[in-house]
Amino acid sequence: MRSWKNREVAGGRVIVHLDLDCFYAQVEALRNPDLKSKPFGVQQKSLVVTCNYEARKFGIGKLMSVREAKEKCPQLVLVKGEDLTPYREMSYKVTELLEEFCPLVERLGLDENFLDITELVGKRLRNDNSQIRVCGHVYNEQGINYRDPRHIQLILGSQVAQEFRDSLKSRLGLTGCAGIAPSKLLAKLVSGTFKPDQQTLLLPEKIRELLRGLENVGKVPGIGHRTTQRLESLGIRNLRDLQDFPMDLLEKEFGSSTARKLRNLSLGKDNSQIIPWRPPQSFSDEDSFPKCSSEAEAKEKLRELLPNLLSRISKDGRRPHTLRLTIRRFSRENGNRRESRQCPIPSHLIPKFGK
Ligand code: TTP
Ligand code: MG
Repeated sequence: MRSWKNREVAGGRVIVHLDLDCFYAQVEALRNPDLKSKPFGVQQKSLVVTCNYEARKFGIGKLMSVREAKEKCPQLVLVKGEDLTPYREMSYKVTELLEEFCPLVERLGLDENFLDITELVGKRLRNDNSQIRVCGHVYNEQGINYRDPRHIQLILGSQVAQEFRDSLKSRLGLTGCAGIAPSKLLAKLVSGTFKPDQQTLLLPEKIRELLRGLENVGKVPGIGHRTTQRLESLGIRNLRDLQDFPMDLLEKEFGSSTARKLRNLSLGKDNSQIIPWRPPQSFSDEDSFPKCSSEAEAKEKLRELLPNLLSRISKDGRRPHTLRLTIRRFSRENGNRRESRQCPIPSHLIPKFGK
């Protein structure tokens, strides 16, 4: 641990990526603490969408079929996880808790949040008496240079990330992993290095190593499935290939703007900003309607779906004004075709909604 006085303030950003451990399973264990000591999975249809770390010791992974999971661990307990309401509710509690520390929080899915903590770190830097020590791991055990303002700034970031994780544990009973790095891209890539319930700090000198170590371009946030396929058809499998690929050929395939974006991603250059979370603009629920061929069956199904939707609208407290129904038909020739109809909710019904 070191103290410092009037250090120079470094210019870069400090971003934290937080990913909760086996999220649905943690929520289920909070609802039923008996589950905690047993290997258990959360089931949706015939899949184990996630499982606790006790079950992962048996080799059970996310999205494994129930049959395979039971083969690997016959004593596996299964909990139904088709109703997402408890996960959604906990997810918003997590984001709200993080917002108490810092306004720049961006949600990604239900169990991940990015935070830009540059300001928070800056405030601590100006506090002469602060002590400095790394919390958690440093990627590839890189040595710290206490004279480097950028290192100091990121180390303080690791302290802040630890405080986030401590709060999540003490106030919500949840554990998660954090990555601390100069950008969203790098923070996300580094956060899962040590799991569960751990955190990893990436210092600038190891960025190249982290990126070159990724075995598959598809692991990079921002490179989707189709782009991965196109890159693979050019012989580009990992980031090392992408970094070394001739720029003119990359531009020929993707056009100059996408080619530049891909090259930047391969070098870890990412200036994308945190987009703070806003309350949702709409609430929806859906079902695949496997057996539904008449109007009566459709109405029956809608009746089943509505209570959940209405309860979420009521908890939100705002009054809805529009109702939209979307039907997605699947046909082998045209794939998925969507059709929507919407209408205003009659004014005399609006006061019945919300708080
Ligand atoms: P993840 O963060 O991918 O998984 P996890 O939180 O369960 O486990 P880890 O400790 O490895 O982070 O996804 C978050 C939740 O989203 C997960 O608990 C279950 C759900 N989920 C799906 O519904 N479908 C999917 O394909 C995956 C991967 C997850
Ligand atoms: Mg997770």
